[in-house]
Amino acid sequence: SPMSDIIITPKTRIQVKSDRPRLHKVILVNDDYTPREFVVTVLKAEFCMSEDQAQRVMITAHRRGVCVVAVYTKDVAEAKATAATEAGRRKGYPLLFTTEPEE
Ligand code: TYC
Repeated sequence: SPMSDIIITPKTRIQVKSDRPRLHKVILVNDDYTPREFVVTVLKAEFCMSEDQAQRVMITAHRRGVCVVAVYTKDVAEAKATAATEAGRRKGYPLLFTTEPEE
């Protein structure tokens, strides 16, 4: 009936500042088979790390099970994790890199 008709007007959300893209972590996962020095080689090649940085990340994953390698936009994080995991796969190692959103 005309008396009970309710008209809902959708609000347009005004974006003032441009939202910065949500960042995603690349995570190195420990395993029992991949040689330590190979993990370090992959970290240096795929994530532009120094020998010292790569050693620290590798040993942290080795001791704790996982270590955050770096943060990127979703697309870049997923591409880097895939490339690094495939580098291990090509040598027959179960080396694994995963991604997860930050916060
Ligand atoms: N745990 C492996 C070894 O003892 C080395 C290793 C470290 C593998 C970190 C994976 O993410 C990793 N050979």
